[in-house]
Order: sequence, then structure tokens, then C-alpha cells
Amino acid sequence: MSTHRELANAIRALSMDAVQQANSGHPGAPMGMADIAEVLWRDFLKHNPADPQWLDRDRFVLSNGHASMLLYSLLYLTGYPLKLEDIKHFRQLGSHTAGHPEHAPALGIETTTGPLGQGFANAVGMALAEKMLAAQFNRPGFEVIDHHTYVFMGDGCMMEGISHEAASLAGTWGLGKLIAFYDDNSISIDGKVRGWFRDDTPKRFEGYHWHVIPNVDGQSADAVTAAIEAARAETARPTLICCKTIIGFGAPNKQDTKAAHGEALGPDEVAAARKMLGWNYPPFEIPEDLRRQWDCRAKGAEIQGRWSELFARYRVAFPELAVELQRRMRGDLPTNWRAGVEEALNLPTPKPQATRQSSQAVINALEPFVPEFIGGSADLTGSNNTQGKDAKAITPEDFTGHYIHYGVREFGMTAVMNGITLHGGFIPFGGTFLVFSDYARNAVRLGALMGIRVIHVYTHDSIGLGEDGPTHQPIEHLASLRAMPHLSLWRPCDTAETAVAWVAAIERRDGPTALALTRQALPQQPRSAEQKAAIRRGGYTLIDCEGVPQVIVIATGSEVALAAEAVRALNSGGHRVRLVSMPSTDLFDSQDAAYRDAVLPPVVTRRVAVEAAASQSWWRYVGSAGRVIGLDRFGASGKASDLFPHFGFSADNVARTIRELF
Ligand SMILES: Cc1ncc(C[n+]2csc(CCOP(=O)(O)OP(=O)(O)O)c2C)c(N)n1
Ligand SMILES: [Mg+2]
Repeated sequence: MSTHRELANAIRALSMDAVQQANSGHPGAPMGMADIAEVLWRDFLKHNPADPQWLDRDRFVLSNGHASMLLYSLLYLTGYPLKLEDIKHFRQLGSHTAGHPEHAPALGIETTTGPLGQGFANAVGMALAEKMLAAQFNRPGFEVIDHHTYVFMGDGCMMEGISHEAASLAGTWGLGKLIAFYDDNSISIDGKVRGWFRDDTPKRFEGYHWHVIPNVDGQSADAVTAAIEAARAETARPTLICCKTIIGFGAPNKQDTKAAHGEALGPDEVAAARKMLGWNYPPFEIPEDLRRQWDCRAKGAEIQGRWSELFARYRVAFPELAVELQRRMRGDLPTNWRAGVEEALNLPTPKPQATRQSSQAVINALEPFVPEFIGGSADLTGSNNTQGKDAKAITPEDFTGHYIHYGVREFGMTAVMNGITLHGGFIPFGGTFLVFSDYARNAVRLGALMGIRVIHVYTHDSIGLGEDGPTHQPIEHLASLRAMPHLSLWRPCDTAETAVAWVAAIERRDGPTALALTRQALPQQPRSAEQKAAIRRGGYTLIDCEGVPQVIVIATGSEVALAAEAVRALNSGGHRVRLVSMPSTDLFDSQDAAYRDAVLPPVVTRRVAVEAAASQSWWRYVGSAGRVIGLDRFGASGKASDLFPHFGFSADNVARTIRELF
């Protein structure tokens, strides 16, 4: 039997060798946290490396994602499908061992981390999902959902503001199965953190109602073991284990300095570290007997086997619940989903309605069909219209609800939603004002990068929100969200388009969707069945003319109605103008060329786009001969009905602009 230290040194050796070979990466945190990781992964973590996606596994998140070699070492050593070859190709193009961990559930990488603090918030989302799923599916004697979420975080995660949002939520909810390890090594990139980070972190987390275990020697396997046992014994509160560690532990000349943080140690220091650690093996070589002791597959199979027996009995006792749980964890939609879609697409639309209210109606229509819905808002429930009529909110005492009051925490909400989706079993959506999507933006981006289903409900989508003024009026947000790869954005013009947007968002399994919705009422546009079906293509002809159009007008959301007024007037005066409604540019762009050219015939070069937002999105559609009626300045405080004409958003101005092109 090897000592804990010998086993941990396998992580240190792999990490410093891989970083040295790549001549790039971060050896310090993996070497400093190796002792903690060894104890957690070998003695406590409930996992089966042979089945990385077993639904009741413990979740592990490396929030200090720069320590990626720590995770890769653990995955390789414990027997996940990650190979030694992958580790030798650390940070090389096309390898599984990217610079920072990239979501790969089949390999055991639970989430993409690197932007500090967000992994921690993802972990809070995962722990919340576990608790909600357990509340919905466990039955007395059948704890089929019963796992912990462990997260490693460094000084950087602690300094980031999002750690406040996420920790505050976790403490409020009492997520007793969330266990965080703080790598308290007093070093960040610029050096000793004392000059820029003196928080009393234990007191801070006690203030959030966490169970805090301070002053743990992170280099002592015994101390770490005792701390994890104490953390697991606490079931009512999340636990923070504050571990004092030495960055780069084992590298004699660089440990405990910023030099160990983010660059290869260099051949001399790597050799010196081998000596200090007593590691007498060549690079990338782990002696067989250490490999054997690290391999967690046999133990994992046994633990999973016990769960499978429990689940088999659950399946007999509660056959419907068992099938439903498995469906939800796969992310498949319910078998009667089409019936829900029919309801949503055929909502009565008698009168003008704000699209945020249309969205509410769609949520109400879909909610009985989609039990995995978990709605929410960053304290704007009444404005975002995100709470379904039968969706009761979760509370610290009752996690069976389908709605989350996230409080005023847009970034935290968004990263928590990512965590919920990553855990599985839910389709989260959360609301705020479009202008505050900026606060949440990097979490939206990570959701897009990971390709996960999360729905962002952004209301008050233009100057149309009126009196709250330019601080609240989004301008560049639509363009900037459209610039984000793999995010699907919808800006519907009425109830019919809003319903299609929601259905598309829910059916889009491999990426997030943002819905930009109005505060103010919009008229309902008449459509043929064919036009209705074409909404799903992202852009379609809403009003056509006889023959080849002289001018094509493209509009979105609240500007469709005023463009329609202008186009109808011109056409009845004998002109030939086509109106294209373009609620989703990304979906339109993904259509085949024949469809796109049918909607926007290349011969028609006289084009006008109308959107009460930054013009940047539209030049590629209207071309250099075209016009954009947009808003390339900040808005103003005033009534929406005054602001729209003031900034040129009127049927008259649209008609005038079209006429200029005849
Ligand atoms: C949001 C964000 N800002 C900045 C960075 C760049 N960065 C990577 S590591 C790091 C310092 C982190 O310090 P710490 O968490 O203490 O890590 P340690 O040096 O102890 O490994 C910074 C600033 C980042 N990855 N994410
Ligand atoms: Mg540090």
C-alpha cells in the first residue's frame, strides 16, 4: 500500500510533466491541491469511471479551471476513458485535454471552467438540481437521487463577484450536499494576494449561512479526510472547507511563489521537484502498482451496482416515475409534447399584447406538458412574466416547486441555470431585462460554448420600455447577442412568433436560446398557414406584393407593426414593397440558399431594415445600397409613444425611407 502522499504525487508528476511538455499551462494549483484531490477522489467520490454519465454519480467541478491538469490526471488515474496519450497532448489542437476543461460528459468533464467563479455557480446549480430532482422523484426507502456536488475553487473564484451571488443562493437554499474546497494558497497571478484580497473568507461564508471548516491543512490527507467527513455529516447547510495549501507544492525553488502559477517549471525545476517528492520515474510514467491503487473502476462498479439494484426495485414499485426520471435525465421531451406545441401555437390572439405577455401565455400553455420546466427571474417576476400560473416557487423548506426566485443576481442566475442543465432533469429558463443580459453575459457565453439547453427570457427589449430611460433601454444588446456563436436569439413581433420561439427554444437540445420580448403591447399580424409554418425558419415574407419587389423591408419585434403599416400604405398606392419579418437571424441564416434567396431575392438590392437597436446587425442583409433605421446612440427617458417617433420609428419615417430608394 502506498501512502496518500505517494498517490498524490502521481498527480503532481503528470501535471508538471504535461505542462512542461506543452510549455504552457498551470502546474501550481494541481501540485498544491493534489493531496486534497487524492483523498476526495479515491476515498469519497461516488463515481464509476467506466460509466461517467451514471445519473446518480457525485458531481465534481473544478472552478479554478486553469488547474485543468489536476482534473485530467484524476480522470486518467481513476480509469475514465481519458488516455495517457491525451495527457501527453495537453493543450494541443484537437486533444481532449484542452487548456481549460471543456464540457465532455462522456469523459467525466462535467462543465467548462476557466472564467473564475462560474464553475462554483455551476456547482450550486447542480446541487440545487439534485435537491429538486430528489424532492420530485425519491420515495420513502427509495433514495434514487442522492449524490453530492464537490467543487474546487481558488482565490480567484473567491474574489469574483459571482461567488457572492452563488454562495448567497446556496446558503439561502441550504444545499447540504454541496461541498466546496477553497484552495487558500495566498497566491494569484500578481503575487501574494494580501495586497488585494484580505477577506475573512470563513466569516464571509458563515454570513451566507454556510457550514465552514476553517484552517484545514490541505497538504495533510488526515486533515482533509476529517474535514470531508464533517462536511458530509452536515446535511442542512452547504460546507466550505478552507484548505491552506502551498502552490506548486514539491517544486523546491518555485513553490509558494507566483512563478508556480501559470508557466512550465522548466527542466531543472522539474528535476528538482522529482527529487524533493521522491518521484523516481520518467515523464508520464506511473508505476503499475500506483495505477492499480488509483483505479476506481471496480469500486465504482460495485457502488453503481448497488444503486442499480435499488433502481430496479424502484422501477417495480413506481414504474411511471422510473420511466419519467430516465426520460428527463436523457433530455428527451415528453411523449405528449406535440399536444403542448399545438396548444401553444394555437393560442387565441384577439387583441394587441406585449410579447412578454404572449410569452406568459405560452408558458402557461406548455407548463402542464413539460414537468421539467424550472422557471425563474432575477427579481423581476411580475415584469418578465416568467412564472407559470401553476408553478409554485421552491423554498428552503420545499423543493418540489417549478419556479425559482433568484433575487437580484443575473450572472448568478444564469450560471446556476447552466449548472441545472448540466446536472440534467430540467429545462431552466430565467428572466431579466434585456439591458441586464450584460451582467449575465459570460454565463450565457459558456452555455453557448457548451451547447446546452438554457432559455434566457429578456423583456423590456428596446426604448419601448419608456420612462425608465437610457440606463434601462438596451441598444447594442441584440447585435452583441447575435454576435455570440451558437446562441439562438429570437425577437418575435406578436403572439404567434413568440409561441414558435418558445417551441424552438425547448426543442433545441444543443444550445441556449435568448428571447427578446417587449414591455409594450403589439398588434397581432395576420398570416396564412404557410406563413405561420415559415416562422420557424427565422425569417419569412409577412407582406408580399405583385411581381418583383422594388424594395424589401426587413423588421423584427415591435418594429414589424410600423413597417407593416408603411408597406401596406405604399402597396395600396401601387408600389411593390415586400415586408420580411426576421425574428431570428441565426435561424434564417441556417436555411438553405434557395429559401434565403426566395425571401430576399439577390436581384432586389434596395432594402431597408427597421429595428429599434444598434444598426450593426443589418448591413449584411441590406447591403451598401440599403438603409437601416436603427438606433446608434443611447435612448432617453420618456413615454414610449414619444420616444418611437422621436428616434425615427414611425410608419411615416419607414415609408419616407422606402420612397427614397424607389
Ligand atoms: C474571470 C476571470 N478573470 C481572469 C482570469 C485569468 N486568471 C486565470 S488564473 C488567475 C489567478 C487565479 O488565482 P487563484 O485562483 O488564486 O489561482 P492559483 O494561482 O492559486 O492557482 C487569473 C486572474 C480568469 N481565468 N477568469
Ligand atoms: Mg491562489
